[in-house]
Amino acid sequence: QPAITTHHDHVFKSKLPDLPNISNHLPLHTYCFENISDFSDRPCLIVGSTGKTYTFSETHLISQKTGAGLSKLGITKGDVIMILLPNCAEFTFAFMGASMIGAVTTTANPFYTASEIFKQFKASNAKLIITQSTYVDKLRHSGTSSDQYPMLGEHFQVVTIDDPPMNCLHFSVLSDANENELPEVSIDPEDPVALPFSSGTTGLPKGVILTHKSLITSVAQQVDGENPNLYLKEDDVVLCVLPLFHIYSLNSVLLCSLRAGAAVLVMHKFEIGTLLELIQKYRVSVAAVVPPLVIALAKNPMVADYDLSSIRAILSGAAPLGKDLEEALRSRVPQAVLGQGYGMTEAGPVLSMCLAFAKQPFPTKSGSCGTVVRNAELKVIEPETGRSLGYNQPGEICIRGSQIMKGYLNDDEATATTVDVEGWLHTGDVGYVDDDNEVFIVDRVKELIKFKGFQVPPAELEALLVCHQSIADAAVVPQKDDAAGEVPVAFVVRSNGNELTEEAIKEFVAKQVVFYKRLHKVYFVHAIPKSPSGKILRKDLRAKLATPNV
Ligand code: 4UV
Repeated sequence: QPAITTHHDHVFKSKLPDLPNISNHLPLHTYCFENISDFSDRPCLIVGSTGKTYTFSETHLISQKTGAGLSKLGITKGDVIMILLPNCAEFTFAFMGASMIGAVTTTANPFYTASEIFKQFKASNAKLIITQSTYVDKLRHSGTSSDQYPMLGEHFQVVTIDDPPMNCLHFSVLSDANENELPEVSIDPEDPVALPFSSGTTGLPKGVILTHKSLITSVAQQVDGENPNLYLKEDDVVLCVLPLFHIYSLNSVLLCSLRAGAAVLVMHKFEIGTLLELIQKYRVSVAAVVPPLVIALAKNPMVADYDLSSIRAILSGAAPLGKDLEEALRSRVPQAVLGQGYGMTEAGPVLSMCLAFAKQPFPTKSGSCGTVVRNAELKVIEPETGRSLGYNQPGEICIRGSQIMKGYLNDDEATATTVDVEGWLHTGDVGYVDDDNEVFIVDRVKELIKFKGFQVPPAELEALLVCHQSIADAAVVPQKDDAAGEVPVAFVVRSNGNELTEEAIKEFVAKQVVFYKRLHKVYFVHAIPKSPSGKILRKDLRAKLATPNV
């Protein structure tokens, strides 16, 4: 039965009992490594490309050394470092090492363009970047427009995990430091530890402040207790092919595995042949994926040539998973439990998780995103009135609990419109909870576009478009796409004549953004439909796309 609050909200809870206590008074690294004496010599990180394996005690020690090394380079409590890396062991050492000295990690996609990197770098006020030599050139970019980019070496330090280019340091400067020189810092549960960027329900990407307490709570909600919702055990090998710079992989793959004692198979990029090879070789038992990866596993003919019998669970998240696709995958890996998780960076990130992954599993339905995690409350509200809705009635999903973000960095206004005074985080997702307490997402009322699970904030592309001298106005909306789920398309009002072509606009944007933010189509229009207050009527544009002959 749903609990009743003073406002007579319909509140949905997990079918599992709340955990009586969550160790969220600890610093994140202490919590994650809390049980390692039970499995100190077992594999913790397995690097797919080299086969190099780090045990739990080695991972812990190198993280301590890295923390000491960061401190030697002048990083102190509260400072932000940027990790600009594909998945690799050093990612873990840097993230955990930073946590150990009370520093905060902002994670960014290494494929970002120079300007995307610098926007996040500036907004997060990072002091140091850990990256790979191939990306260093992007950091040398000195900027031409109004943005004055800081220069490498002068204003910030760059550490590379491979041969360091000029003015950069090698990662061994960090990882060879003396762990006894790790400074003693006192960490408050409310101190930030991670700063991923997300556009949330509206506008440009913003820093999402995740504290030690939020991340511990989220990990505990997944893997702790008598009957964990996501049961991971010491002999599990968990696939880490989704990028660690995104909160899904960082939390549900890396942090959860560290806590539970499972090995993490680290893959620096997705390539189907290598993926299948590694699953077979290392007997991967748990795979965290996104729908495009499900397509590959369900449809690629190469899959038939490999032994995938070790896989016992496949978790899909970050975008909707169609029922047909789920069925197609089921026929390829019949022994595995398939289910979804539903996350949002701001929510810490997991709101709900399939209960078929529990130690004592529950029956679940295809298409559901799971049940709300333990020690959290979920409600569904009518967007117009804010009234909470009961079973089977779709509305905006809201979540409350210690796992959600502390707020957006330097943006009280955005924080206030996302987390209300009662502590409810409004997701901008439309869904309902069925009679079995399973969550189904049916729509999105926020601006966000998701390309293969990657965030594409329309406001960012609109801001770029209106900077073009021949564009008077523009709006970007999602268009449905079989392979990517959604792709961004633009409606553009030209300012002088009809000379500006679709190709030119696509190219103009493509030069400035990472591949998944590229425009797939441009529609020329005379005006962008707007509300009296000037807000783009995105719904109208989406409807226009749904009708032929736009
Ligand atoms: O902010 P974000 O990019 O965050 C994510 C996080 C996904 C996670 C995290 C941990 C998990 O264990 C897991 O299974 C999934 O994607 O984007 C948030 C938005 O993505 C959509 C929804 O619109 C969110 O507000 N989204 C995320 N998961 C699903 C989804 C899903 N399962 N089905 C449909 N939409």
